[in-house]
Amino acid sequence: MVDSGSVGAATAVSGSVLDGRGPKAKGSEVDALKRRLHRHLRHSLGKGPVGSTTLDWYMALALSTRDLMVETWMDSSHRAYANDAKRVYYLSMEFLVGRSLTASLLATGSLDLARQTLTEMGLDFDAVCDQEPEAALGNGGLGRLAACLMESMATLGIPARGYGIYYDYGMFSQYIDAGQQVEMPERWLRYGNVWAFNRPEVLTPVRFYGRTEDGLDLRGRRVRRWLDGEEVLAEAHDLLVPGHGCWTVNAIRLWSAQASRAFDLRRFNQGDYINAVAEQSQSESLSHVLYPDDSTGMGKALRLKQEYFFVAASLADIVRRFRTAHDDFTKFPQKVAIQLNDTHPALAVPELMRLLMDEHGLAWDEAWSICHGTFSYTNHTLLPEALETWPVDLIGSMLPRHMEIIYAINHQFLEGVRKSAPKPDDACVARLSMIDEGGERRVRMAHLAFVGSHRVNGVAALHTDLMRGGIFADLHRTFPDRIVNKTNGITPRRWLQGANRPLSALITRHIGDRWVANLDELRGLVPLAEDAAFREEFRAVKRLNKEALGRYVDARLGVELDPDTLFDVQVKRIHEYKRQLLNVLHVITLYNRIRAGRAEDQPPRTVLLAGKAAPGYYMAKLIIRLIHDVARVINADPLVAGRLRLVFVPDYNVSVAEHIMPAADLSEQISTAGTEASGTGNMKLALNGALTIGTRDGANVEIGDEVGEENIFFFGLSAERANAMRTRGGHDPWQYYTGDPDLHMVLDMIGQGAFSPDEPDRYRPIVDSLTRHGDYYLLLADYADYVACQERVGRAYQDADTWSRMAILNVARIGRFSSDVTVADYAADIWHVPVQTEPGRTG
Ligand code: 26V
Repeated sequence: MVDSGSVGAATAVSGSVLDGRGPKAKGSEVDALKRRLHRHLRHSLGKGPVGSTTLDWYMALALSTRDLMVETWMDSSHRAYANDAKRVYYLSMEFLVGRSLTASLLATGSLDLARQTLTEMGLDFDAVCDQEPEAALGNGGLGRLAACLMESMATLGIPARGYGIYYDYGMFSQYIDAGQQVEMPERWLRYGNVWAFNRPEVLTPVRFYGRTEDGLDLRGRRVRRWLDGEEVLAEAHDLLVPGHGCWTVNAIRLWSAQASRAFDLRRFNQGDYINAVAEQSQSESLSHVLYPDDSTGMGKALRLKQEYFFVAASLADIVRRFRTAHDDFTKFPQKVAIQLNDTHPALAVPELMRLLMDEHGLAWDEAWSICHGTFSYTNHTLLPEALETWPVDLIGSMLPRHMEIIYAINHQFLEGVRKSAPKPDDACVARLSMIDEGGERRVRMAHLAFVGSHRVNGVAALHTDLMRGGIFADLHRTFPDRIVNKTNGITPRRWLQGANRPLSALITRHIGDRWVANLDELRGLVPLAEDAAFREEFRAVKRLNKEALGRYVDARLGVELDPDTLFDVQVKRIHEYKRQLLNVLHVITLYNRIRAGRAEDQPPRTVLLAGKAAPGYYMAKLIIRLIHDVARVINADPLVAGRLRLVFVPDYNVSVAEHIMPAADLSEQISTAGTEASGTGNMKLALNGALTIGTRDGANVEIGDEVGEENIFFFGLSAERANAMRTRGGHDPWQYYTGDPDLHMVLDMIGQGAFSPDEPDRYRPIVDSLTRHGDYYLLLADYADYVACQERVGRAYQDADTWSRMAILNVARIGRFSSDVTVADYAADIWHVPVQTEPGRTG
């Protein structure tokens, strides 16, 4: 049995094994850490131990931990430089890193030492860690993937650097006021950022607007010049990313906007001091805020400015670094791989063309072949409304030279296509074009990124197939080898070793700790699924984690969770395609059945939901409100007390996820098939021993292949059927509504105000969207199968041995969803860089 009592107790006993640095820390190590903490408290923070706050101790511990990584960082950079190694650059508008202290302590093998030392000093280690603000520089999946991939690149010893934006305001905080989401800005840099090395001396000018003209370069050759306009400076901030074991430390370089001095002087000389300062702060506002991923963000000039700002600063940096070792650009693609995380950095294509031609005098063909060899692009969504396009007029005025280059790229591309066999018709050429001519002319960023890259990847096998057959079908016919699949992954360090100490300890006790660096080692658990004593230990760990989540939720919400109930978890951004509403329909169905005595074979459940809605997304916000209204009614009904509870956990973010994942029994992955590119929460939950109820969508399909059909609960329409139903009008939602008494009752309750008696019509728009407006995401078509599948889930849960056998097999067979595997695949197939897979190497 695992130590009972607190999570901390279990961790203290077995955690040291996990760190691989021997058992309980020696007294000398503890003393040394105490000295380092006191030195930072005094010399870095200007405080003495008397009157120092928990925040001060957090800072001192973070600084001490950072010290352990800096040497390796320098070594890693020097090594790459000395070997003239190929570098990977990951360009992303978002890096959803979350907190760094525990991750850094784990990477440097000093987590137990730190816990022990602080405890000896009379400090509450968890409370100290809890002081760290969340680095929420991303919206969700795409940003979190960037963080996982960066960690795995460091773990695999790849000389890599991330590039992005140092937002003053990352993702908003979500408050719930009377059941409704309220967004609040979060000043995460209020107390500075211990993890960032600010580089006020690394300033890169970035130009906007202005005009172009022909000119002659120093050698008398004709060049295109981009003149005038305004200039903003990009200042660098480096976040360290230690790999497992801290053998390699890479950086994410994030840019913040600074007003340009040249621009200052001109304005100030005109004597208009106040307006000049105001304009200055306006240009600095460029990096103020992360855009939430809703369609209201589309087409906003400031967003386009952000995209070019970080692309231009990053490419200048990359070219500068390359030039320190090379006199010409012939070897550029051999030494530089640039991964575009979605189309947000797609302007990198024309920007590199501009730098090579206009600044370095290369001819078009040579510049184009360098670009093509350097770039690759990851697509993260098939939803048409999320595919980026920008008005030609906007790009033309903000980035006149880039618009010229985009036209030229498009011209060359379409000329090539027209000459190819079989000759495409005009409609096909129009579909292939980078310019959408239907209505206001717009640049299709996905086409630009696609044509400018040697590889384009989807993020799960199904998603990649749908790319080939759907939105990219014409491009795929033109370049049949370009689209490849790179199924997403998650880092086992954060999502198992860090987030779930009790399970980590249990696993390590039975199969050793090599799984931390090679997640496939978890296969060693397969035989243990048949071991009754192990199953009992496994259940005890899950129970411990459920209790811990209970304490966390109680402290934050004042809501008590019963660890003896099935924890049914859906945590992700709120979006219609992810179908949280379908989950609610099931909850209400179960509620009605329990009240009617029709759910006697079902275990008690706690349904947990968490996630943010984009501020301008009306339906998503209404769904959050519905969840709260339904929760209020159900949770107060004595007839279902102890049998069913619905809880919404506010302000979902990486740290909240780290609390929830280990405690889940059931993972809800119920998007309409064909809509969720991959999902990564599905992987996190399975790795933490939850069973999945899901559609055959995104990476769920591959998770099913790995864990076995008998260990996952699939339901609903296939992507193919769903698509056919939608496009060929085979979906009659009204028929489902009238034909299914359970569904009929649920929809009537919602629509007639059973959960909103003060405003009976509150949820009319939701019911109408399902019954009258086509039910675009096919909730009603999947409802009956979902409810039936949930019944099977409930019955399986009633048999504790069956359930834990299945859960153990999920953990044991989920290893290929480590982001180490994903990164190794990118490295071999797209970047062409070597990786070091052997743990414990000496660097
Ligand atoms: C779109 C927009 C539109 C305008 C303003 C800002 C903004 C920011 C992000 C996005 C697109 C988000 C796409 C995304 O997060 N996709 C998710 O990527 C995950 C990692 O590949 C994947 O697991 C999820 O299935 C996919 O939804």
